[in-house]
Amino acid sequence: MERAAYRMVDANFNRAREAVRVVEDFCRFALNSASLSERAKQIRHRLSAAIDKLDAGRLLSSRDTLGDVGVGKTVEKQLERANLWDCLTAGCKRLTEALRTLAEVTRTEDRAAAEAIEKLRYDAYTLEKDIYLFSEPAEKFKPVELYVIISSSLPADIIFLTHRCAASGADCIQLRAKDIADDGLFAVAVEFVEICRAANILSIINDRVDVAVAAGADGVHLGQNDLPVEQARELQLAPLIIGKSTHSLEQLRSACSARGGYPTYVSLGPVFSTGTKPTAEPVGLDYVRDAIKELADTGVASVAIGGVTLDNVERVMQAGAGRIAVCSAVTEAKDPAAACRALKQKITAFKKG
Ligand code: TZP
Ligand code: MG
Repeated sequence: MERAAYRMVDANFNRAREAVRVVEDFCRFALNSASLSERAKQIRHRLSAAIDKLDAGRLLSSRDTLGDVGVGKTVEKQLERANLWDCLTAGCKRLTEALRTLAEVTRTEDRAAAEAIEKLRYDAYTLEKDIYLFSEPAEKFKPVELYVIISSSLPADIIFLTHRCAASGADCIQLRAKDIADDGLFAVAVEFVEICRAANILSIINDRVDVAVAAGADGVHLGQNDLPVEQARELQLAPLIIGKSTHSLEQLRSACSARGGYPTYVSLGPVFSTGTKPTAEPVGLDYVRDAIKELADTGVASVAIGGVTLDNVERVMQAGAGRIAVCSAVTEAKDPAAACRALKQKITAFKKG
């Protein structure tokens, strides 16, 4: 390979390694996602292994930073970073650009290295996609404290309660309508989503990813016997919040192990016995404690659910829950708006310390 080619490989190897570090650190420190940061790390290692096959001495001796006509020629926009997302975007773009140059230039000398680098470029594109599909919904869901489930198949009740809760402190509302025909469900879901959007809170549809997507909801909640998370992700038209019910550590581990199939959040429960799910065995506060420990390096959020009321919500939070989901405590209250406000106030006060 001629000297100029070695110089290009050296510069782009450094560029790609630095860029993938930015991506890796974003996954590690901003997303707390061990699996995504591990994938970035793997790209970094595989890149080094591919470049290791070239002559290290020639690579280094071709370096001429002082004589580089491109040094200092940065365009204004290149340095603009408003937030960590901008850093991630810049890192992803820089990585695939550098990999492209590396693949082109090494092809003349070492076909196998070029092919390995080309494969890395495709993996980098997939990683970028997976980071966005996971992290955008995760960021949207992060601020949720009070999550209200409206479990009814009566459209008028659903709309009435959605208005009340949206105006009274719910950060996220789930529409859980098990016995309603698809046309009716879609119509009420559209109205439900509009009310939530106008109040600037999140809308989630229980069970049905098709209805969630068609109605433009922020997310879908899937139970153990619903469509797997990975397949639900395939159906999204835009990044979708995907929740998954878990009732045991085994289910939790399985929910957080499928590559590309991570849920945005998991529900933990039922913490206490509940009339809303009378046959479900309560899992207690120990499960909340253990699950939260288990989730620490996954970037997956959690919501404690099941039999939570104004009287026991503090105990649930003491066990480590940062988000609380309630159904009957709000929807069966004489004054659902007041119940919502009281719960929200207790949660906020607990968090303040
Ligand atoms: N999943 C686990 S418990 C539960 C669901 C949907 C019901 C929660 O309702 P409630 O009335 O707040 O106990
Ligand atoms: Mg379900």
